[in-house]
Amino acid sequence: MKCRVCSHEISPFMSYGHMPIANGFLMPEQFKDEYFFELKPAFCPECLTFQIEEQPAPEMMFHENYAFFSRTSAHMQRHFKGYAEWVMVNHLRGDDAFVVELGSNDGIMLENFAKKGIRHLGVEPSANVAEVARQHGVNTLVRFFGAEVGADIAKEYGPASALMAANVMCHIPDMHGIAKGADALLSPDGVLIFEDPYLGAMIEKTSYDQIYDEHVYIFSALSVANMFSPYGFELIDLLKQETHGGSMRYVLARKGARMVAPSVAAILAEEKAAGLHLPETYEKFRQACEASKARIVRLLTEEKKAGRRVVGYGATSKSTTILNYCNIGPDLIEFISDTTPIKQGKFTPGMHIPVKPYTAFAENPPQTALLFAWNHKAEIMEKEKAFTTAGGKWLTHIEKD
Ligand code: DWN
Ligand code: ZN
Repeated sequence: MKCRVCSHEISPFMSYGHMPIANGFLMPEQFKDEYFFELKPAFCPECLTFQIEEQPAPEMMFHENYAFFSRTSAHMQRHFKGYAEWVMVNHLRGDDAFVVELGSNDGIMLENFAKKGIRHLGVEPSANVAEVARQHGVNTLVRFFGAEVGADIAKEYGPASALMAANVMCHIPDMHGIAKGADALLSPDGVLIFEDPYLGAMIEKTSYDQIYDEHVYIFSALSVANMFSPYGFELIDLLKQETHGGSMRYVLARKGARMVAPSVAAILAEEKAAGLHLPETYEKFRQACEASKARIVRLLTEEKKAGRRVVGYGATSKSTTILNYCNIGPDLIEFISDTTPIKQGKFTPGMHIPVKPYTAFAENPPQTALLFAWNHKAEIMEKEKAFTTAGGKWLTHIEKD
């Protein structure tokens, strides 16, 4: 295959096998038509981008039935308020700021700008989540962002002070289109700010469940710097985030337009020390994934043999990779409880484990809960004190956390 960023010839370093659409929760009558593709990650030694070889068409993943709403987590609501305030304080200059967010989902971040009367626009391809954003007073355009849309927005609203995204960039295969769109849209001292699950954290924790159809890339600072440099952008700041099991916030500006913070050199050096630029790191990661798979299958089999009921907690997109790669089905996990109404009453993609409302967990607690929403651990542990004190056991596929 050719690297999606630099066209260098690369090849996958492993396969997670056949995978369904990660957010494709479905009903039994749909099982026979379920779509599968092979999930194979690859690393480009030239531009240092971690990516998946094949990604299903965007229309198969993001549509009017998209099952993920950012508002489901109270902690994430606080995170986005903090993100928005940080942008306002550190990056908006002048009093006619205009901010644009890509993949603005249900408006969880932009509503903070809307409430302050700051000019804003969300660009969100999933019509159902965009509708929720509008209900929260967030101006939203239902489109996929790219070079043309960036230019269209600039024409209609004028140049943007900030173009932001959270957990969105890693979903977009055409980063050249994003860079061109940012170039067309941003003012001369405008900033491009985005955060996504961080490659450094994924390698450290073997949290391979970050890899699924929607996540075509797992970025590092090294790869982001290489990706945007040809379009005249440079990293001016880097901030590690706790969210989604370890994320990075990347801040870019036109070369020379803004001061470069010391974090940039520090994190680039840290990534080199961790070997994120070396192919052998990914060979070790492959071995770590295989060991993780063997461990979780062993733990679940032991629970079953001991006659202990196991229920999954949080029907995350990430869990699709774990369940299908490890071949874990309803024989090992009775059901998965989830607070998202659109997932409830359906079955998980590929392995077809029933998804039930949270009440099913609370009313008939199992002996063991497999925490698929491990990235929301603090919030969930707080909520589930009663389960834990009553002797309920928690498992995750993450050993270091
Ligand atoms: O990048 C992406 C991230 C931001 O969100 C998308 N590709 C899709 C999605 O990924 P995910 O589904 O892995 O995200 P979460 O936030 O880990 O999903 C949490 C799931 O767990 C939701 O379905 C809600 C559910 N949940 C729950 O049942 N009880 C969550 C919490 C906090 C809870 O207490
Ligand atoms: Zn490349």
